[in-house]
Amino acid sequence: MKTNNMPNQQRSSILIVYTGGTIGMKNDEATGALVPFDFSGIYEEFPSIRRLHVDIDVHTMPKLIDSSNVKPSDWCAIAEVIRTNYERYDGFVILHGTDTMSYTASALSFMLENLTKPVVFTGSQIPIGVMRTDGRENLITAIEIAGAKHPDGRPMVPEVSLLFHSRLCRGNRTHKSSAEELDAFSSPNYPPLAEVGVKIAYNQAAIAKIERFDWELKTATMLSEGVAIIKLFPGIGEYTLRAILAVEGLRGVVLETYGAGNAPTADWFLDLMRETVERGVVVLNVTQCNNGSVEMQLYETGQKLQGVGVVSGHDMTTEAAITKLMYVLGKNLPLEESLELMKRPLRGEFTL
Ligand code: ASN
Repeated sequence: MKTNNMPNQQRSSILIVYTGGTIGMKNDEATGALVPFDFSGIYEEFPSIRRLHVDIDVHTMPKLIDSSNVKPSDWCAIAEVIRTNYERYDGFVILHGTDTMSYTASALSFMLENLTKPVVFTGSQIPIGVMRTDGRENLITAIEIAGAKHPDGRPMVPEVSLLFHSRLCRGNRTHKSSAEELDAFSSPNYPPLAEVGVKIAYNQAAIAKIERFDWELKTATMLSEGVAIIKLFPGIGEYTLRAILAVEGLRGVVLETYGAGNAPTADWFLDLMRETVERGVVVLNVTQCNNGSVEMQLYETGQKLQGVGVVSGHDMTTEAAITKLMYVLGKNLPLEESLELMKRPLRGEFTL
């Protein structure tokens, strides 16, 4: 079959980076057990991919993992694969388990500095080797998006994104919102970068604008340890909270507060927060709500938190907040400079 029969479509080269997860699972013909699928046989398994005007290579990570086992060192390994192959490919598709895909996509969005090419994360809820899989559509659509270009050759989506079901979203705005539905990811505070229907409708206004395409990609692989997520709940005890915040080496905390960034006004709580901030720990306030933004000026309960030096996380997801803390604190800058980076969006991770 002729594969490049549409003259107005430019051919792209894509590197698929396979890290594991359900998308890579297939039934072993002999035993029936789920075993990892060999994506290097992608053309034989999905012949229709030949019609996408893309040349595909596959990089399989040395150890395929369920994404619940992912660690920052795995993020560094993915970043390294992208960096070493950056000049050779027009775009990258990262096949990843869904459980922590939003964390990895958020982390990579910060770690890949000066990114000017598409990095599209995807996965599936049903193994690719199962008849009713959602992985086949997700994979093919992710490949198409990673290879999509404007008529002048610029990439259509030059940022870290996440494609799932019928939406492409900014990676660091996503959250796995369903353990069962095929439409498993949401982007609560930012519109989709593209909607996938009969056509792929790109939302140009939402896609990152790249000022310079001659920038060299840099990978920030120093990620800070000593970070924690604390979710408030009515009845959270002083001793418990004090014990968590007293942990040795603590450098940053994502505090999941109520509503628009509100927290108890009890003296013990505010004193503890003040002490923590004065110790040089960055405390970032994000909301427990499914959507909306922290606005600490709105209520006295938020104002008091602001008063003790807690920083607004605006409408960031918890996934973006914790990975941004790891990235920013990993730079080992003076505290004021770290705070300055936390207070402004670096990769469109929050709305000001
Ligand atoms: N446990 C799997 C993972 O995250 C879930 C999936 O991919 N659907 O690796």
